[in-house]
Amino acid sequence: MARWKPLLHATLISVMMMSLLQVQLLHGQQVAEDSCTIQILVPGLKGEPGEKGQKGTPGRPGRVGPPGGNGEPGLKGQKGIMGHHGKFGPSGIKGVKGDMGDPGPRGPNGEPGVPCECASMRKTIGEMDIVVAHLSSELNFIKNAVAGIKETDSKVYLLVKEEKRYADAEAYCQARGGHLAMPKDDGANAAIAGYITEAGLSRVYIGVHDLDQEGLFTYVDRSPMSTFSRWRQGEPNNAYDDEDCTEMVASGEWTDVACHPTMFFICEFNKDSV
Ligand SMILES: [Ca+2]
Ligand SMILES: [Ca+2]
Repeated sequence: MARWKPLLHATLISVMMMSLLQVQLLHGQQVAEDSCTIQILVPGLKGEPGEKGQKGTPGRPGRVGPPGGNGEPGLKGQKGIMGHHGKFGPSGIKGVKGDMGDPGPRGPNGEPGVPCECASMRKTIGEMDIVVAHLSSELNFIKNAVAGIKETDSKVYLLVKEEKRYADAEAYCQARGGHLAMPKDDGANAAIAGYITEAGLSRVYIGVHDLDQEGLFTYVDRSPMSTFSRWRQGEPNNAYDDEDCTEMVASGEWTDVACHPTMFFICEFNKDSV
């Protein structure tokens, strides 16, 4: 309100001067005219410029302007720290097998071993092997026996179809409680001969030899050959000075032969001991 005072003051002055001027005009003109119907208004003189007003209150914020253009690229930032491990990827395809590497250097010698504690077991195993071999031999013996034996009133004969030297053949028979066949009469000799013939053989060892004294034949159990023999004509002849054992041929005749060739043989067993 204070700043309007000067203006109001000037206006009041103007009104007062206009009133004075109207009174002078009324007195100067025809008094007969009606002063109420004719009014002449004359503008007053232009006043002096007022003082500069004070600064106004801040205006309201303007509207948001349009987006500005892209700025210039900034400087490159510093390298960041390493990120976390990523997830495991899928397994790859199996590769081709590589070449074999060079052999490595020879390693150091090992510690000396302890004395073998299985010696007794080895011995047992070895003994078992012997037993198995013996049983296998027994089985063959039984098979042969089942296949057919010959017998007389007092003897049982067994043809062994295993080629052995004379001494080994006798050992074989002794191991089973007998001897190589010792025919001491026609009946026994005929039984043995028939055995050879039926087997389709030509000769076998029998238990007759002159190993102890050349030319003096005895049975293999050292019993004397006193009343019976079946030497083929011209035998025994000790050919090549090397015939101390005896074979029987299919006819039943005997021949002195060397002891080292291997051939089949016939064992005999006493019935009362079988
Ligand atoms: Ca002889
Ligand atoms: Ca001879």
